[in-house]
Amino acid sequence: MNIAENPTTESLEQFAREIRAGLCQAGQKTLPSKYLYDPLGSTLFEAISLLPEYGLTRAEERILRQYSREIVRRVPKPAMVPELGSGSGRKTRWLLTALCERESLSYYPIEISRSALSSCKSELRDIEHVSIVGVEREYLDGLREVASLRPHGTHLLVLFLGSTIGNFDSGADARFLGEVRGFLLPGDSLLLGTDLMKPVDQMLKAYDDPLGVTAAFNLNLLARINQELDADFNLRHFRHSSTFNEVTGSVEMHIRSTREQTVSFRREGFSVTFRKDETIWTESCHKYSRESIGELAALSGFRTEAQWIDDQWPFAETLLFAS
Ligand code: AVI
Repeated sequence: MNIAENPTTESLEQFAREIRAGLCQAGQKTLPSKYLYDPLGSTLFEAISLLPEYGLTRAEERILRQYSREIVRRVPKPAMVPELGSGSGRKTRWLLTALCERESLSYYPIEISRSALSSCKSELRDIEHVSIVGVEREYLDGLREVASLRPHGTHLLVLFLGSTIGNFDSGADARFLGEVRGFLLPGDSLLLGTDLMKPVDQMLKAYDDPLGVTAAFNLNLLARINQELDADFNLRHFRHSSTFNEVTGSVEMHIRSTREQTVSFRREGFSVTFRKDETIWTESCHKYSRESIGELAALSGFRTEAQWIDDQWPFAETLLFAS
């Protein structure tokens, strides 16, 4: 079953508006990172998660494989489980399997990407006693919807895995978690996956792999814009680049124009000029410390119940309770 957003044209209009706003603003050009995940982008992200340089996904999987039962023991029942950004669903399998050992439950993956939603559903379809209801919405709209379905006395366990919280701009992570908290009741819980700070060299390799998969993932956003907005980005005249911002503690992904050039957006009837070496900032990947996770939780109305850290790749899974 699916809870779907119906008007596809409205999403195309919103896509066009946000792309135009990001490329036409004064100063640093930007594109929203959520648009990296079209069907090809989601597949490329799956490939990134297999790269030896990108240990994040495997670290979280190790934690969930090893500690899901322990996590579940700390969560009151009955529970319903919304997940913000289901991805492929592979990591969630461990948690759902542990949860359904104690009760039947409903799992609500919330995703704007229809293809990610359907691969998540087919990945998890075989788990017994779990009914999967896909929610094709932005995270907060989806969570609002799921929270409104909560039967009296049922506990919400919100999953926000994979360090997607790190893809918010600095400060926006706490605001977002504060909004999540707004849909919860005291005692509800949030399982939050966050990548931890590591040597700069190691972080940069994770976001600029020698095989060029991350570069393809990033540049695919331009290909998507070409296709959906009838634009004429020449992908050979743009390069992927990753830098570490010491001030914000984030790896930043950019797309750099290798020459002066003009790109036309025929569907929308505007054009954008690029200087040589000018960049479009497409994504921030913030790296946390154990202390900063606690601070983030407290700022947004949660308390830390427990935390698990991978011993091969610094990554933290933190169970928070709405206070
Ligand atoms: C989805 N997100 C947590 C990834 C990250 O590491 O921040 C996105 C990503 N971008 C490039 N590689 C991976």
